Amino acid sequence: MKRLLLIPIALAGLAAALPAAAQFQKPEDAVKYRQAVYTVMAAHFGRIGAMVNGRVPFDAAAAQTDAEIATMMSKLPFTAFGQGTNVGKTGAKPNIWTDQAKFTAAATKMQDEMAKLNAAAKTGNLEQIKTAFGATGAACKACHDDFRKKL
Ligand code: ASC
Repeated sequence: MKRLLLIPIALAGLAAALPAAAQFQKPEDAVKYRQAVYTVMAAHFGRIGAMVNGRVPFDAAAAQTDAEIATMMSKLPFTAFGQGTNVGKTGAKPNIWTDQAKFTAAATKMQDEMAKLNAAAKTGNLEQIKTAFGATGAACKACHDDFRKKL
């Protein structure tokens, strides 16, 4: 019984250790995955933006939920930029794969600012949320400027 239980645990450990590329069946799947994650992240980040900009009334509980989801999403896209995933309909620029240190730094900056936005949302203080929202948006934009094709 105990041994049988260990098998799925061992498999899960193995899956986590596999190269990110191996977690997607096809390169196109990685593209779809990261685009889906950015879509969800932008939707929830945007809802906070609407409150910050006064387009919708501030709702502290909603902002907290949106920030939590956006923070979760912020952690996901970067395993989906493995070698060989610069394929198909992508807004990703090729320098993602040639300037990886800079791309990772930009990604980490966004994640750090998003985590601060999440902490600010938990306070329920709109001024703190506004400040953190601005810093997070700047981190999104900085990465887009360097690594996303112009729309
Ligand atoms: C958003 C969104 C982005 C960022 C970026 C910030 O709401 O969808 O991609 O903010 O525009 O400059």
